[in-house]
Amino acid sequence: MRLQNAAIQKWVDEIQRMTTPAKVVFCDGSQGEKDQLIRECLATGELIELNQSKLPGCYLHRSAPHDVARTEHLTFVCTEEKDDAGPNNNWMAPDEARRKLAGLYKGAMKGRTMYVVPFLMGPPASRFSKVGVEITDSKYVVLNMRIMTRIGQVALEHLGDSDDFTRCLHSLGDLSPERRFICHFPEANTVWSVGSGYGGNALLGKKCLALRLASWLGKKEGWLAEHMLILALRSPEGKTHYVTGAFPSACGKTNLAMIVPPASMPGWQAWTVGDDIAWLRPGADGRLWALNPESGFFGVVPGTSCKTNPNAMEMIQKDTIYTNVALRPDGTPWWEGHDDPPPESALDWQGRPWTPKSAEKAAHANSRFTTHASQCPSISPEWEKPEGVPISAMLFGARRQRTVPLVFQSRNWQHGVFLGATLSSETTAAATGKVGVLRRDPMAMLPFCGYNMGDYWGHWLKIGQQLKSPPKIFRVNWFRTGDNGKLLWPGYGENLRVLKWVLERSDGARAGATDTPIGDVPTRSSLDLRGLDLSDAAVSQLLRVDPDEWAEAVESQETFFDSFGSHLPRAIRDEHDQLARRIGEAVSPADLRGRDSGT
Ligand code: GTP
Ligand code: SPV
Ligand code: MN
Repeated sequence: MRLQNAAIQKWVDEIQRMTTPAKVVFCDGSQGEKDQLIRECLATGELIELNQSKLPGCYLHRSAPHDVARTEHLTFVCTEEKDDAGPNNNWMAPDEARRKLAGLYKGAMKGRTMYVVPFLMGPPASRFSKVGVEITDSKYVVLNMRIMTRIGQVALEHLGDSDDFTRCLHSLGDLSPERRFICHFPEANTVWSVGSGYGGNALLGKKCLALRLASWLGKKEGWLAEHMLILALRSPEGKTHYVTGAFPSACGKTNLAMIVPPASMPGWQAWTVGDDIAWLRPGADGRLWALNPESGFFGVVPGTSCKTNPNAMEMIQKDTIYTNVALRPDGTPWWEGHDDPPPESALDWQGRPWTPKSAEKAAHANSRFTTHASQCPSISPEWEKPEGVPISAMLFGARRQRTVPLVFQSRNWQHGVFLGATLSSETTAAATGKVGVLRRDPMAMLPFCGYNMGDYWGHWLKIGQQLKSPPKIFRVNWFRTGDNGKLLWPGYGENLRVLKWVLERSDGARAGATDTPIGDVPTRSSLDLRGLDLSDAAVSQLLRVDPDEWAEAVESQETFFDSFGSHLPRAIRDEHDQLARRIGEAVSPADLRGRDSGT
């Protein structure tokens, strides 16, 4: 392929001079190019061939042991003004970042091949799609990019003669966290990443372009880039609704996006439009429209089985890259939560001998599959519609063992934005650091919002004002536990019961609800629990709103909001004050009673 775009060529020359590769390859996205890359990866050990008769086109990649997840503390937003990045981002001055990283890039590709990968985020026919070019010295990154994005000619055609593309520079460096940086320059529409080969750190179209830079652009241009799945649902009455859901990393987006209606809910149908990222715009009709900019799934492997996610299991039987799973003697992968019992012997994710007696897990907790969207049995026929799909309801969900009910509804858009802004979740293995620690994660975007989050909430409020028929906003929580520490809710396919209530509420409040201090919680009879073996006590616990627990939550919200200073919108502060008042009123009668009886 001859590169036509002068701006790309100029930038490639510049990077070539800095990184001094042995060879430059312009990727065209062809089958021949893929075959060649795979052959080379098999020769170097970057890929291991899996059992081709059972899993045609499937390969295993083992990453460096210290390069298995996003590293948020090494991720920076480099705006001219520190305040523009906000307290939600690590900040470095652009000049300093360029100087520091140029030092690491200098000669970094010596003796290696530099790949130039033009890619398109969004469908080819959409005026909302964005072009990026990733320069990388990782073949694994190229192979993943060709699944996750539309690479080669299609991107160049979309770009034409324009120089309006995101410059994404990536080098593996020496893979040491000591010399790892993921820097975003929103003002220059540029990403510089060095020192990691892992997903979100290295596939720069995903979190770096489609969320951090896109959120910045969306603020300027009047749209939203969100960490959301997009799901189409058809009710037995034949009505189709589209729902988005923001959940923090490894908290259930892929699974909800591929939901299979339970047998006890006949007539329901579900289709996947997207599983990780949604670009949202107000349409001329006053509704909010959602588009999936990606073309594949980079999904969490552990916990994936025919019981939990049959659609995913089916799609990963061919043409899939597995990263950091265990390998069985017959050349098939295995992981914790697989349908098959633990193998008597295997190689763990680092290639070390493993048996069920081993102290460590066989697969890494953040092991992943990369698979093209077209392989998903539940993929929606509308997943590449240029204008996206119109949204009826939005969910904000997280991992919360305590306090947060199974589902509740906001009173209106502003209150819904507040529910998103107060989202918090127990941390997962998708990012390095401790797992299971409760942290604030507004809109599931704490690691991905490319600018000051106070301004971001303001932008959400502004978008709402442009919507004649805004989606209804809900909070959900599949992860509440009972006194025995076990999950109260079966989750997965059974989550459709919650979605049914959500759609009935969105569609003219047809399902019953109790007005509580935090929002509208389902009445027990309004939830369709037929065919589900759930005790009355469990249902009560799932729906319980405990004012004392909420009083604690409100306090920690206040400290968090204060950190945004003058960037915190008045309306969010008002919602907070009103919640504090309602919770206060709900707590005090019990307190007074307590005091009365004590005297
Ligand atoms: P990212 O790709 O990191 O953004 O994650 P995600 O939000 O797409 O999470 P995913 O659906 O991959 O789920 C992560 C983990 O949570 C997997 O181990 C799932 O099996 C588990 N999980 C997903 N949905 C449910 C649920 O409804 N209940 C329970 N108990 N676990 C779930
Ligand atoms: C996440 O961490 O939210 C992911 C995986 O979806 S990554 O591509 O690494 O961001
Ligand atoms: Mn994600």
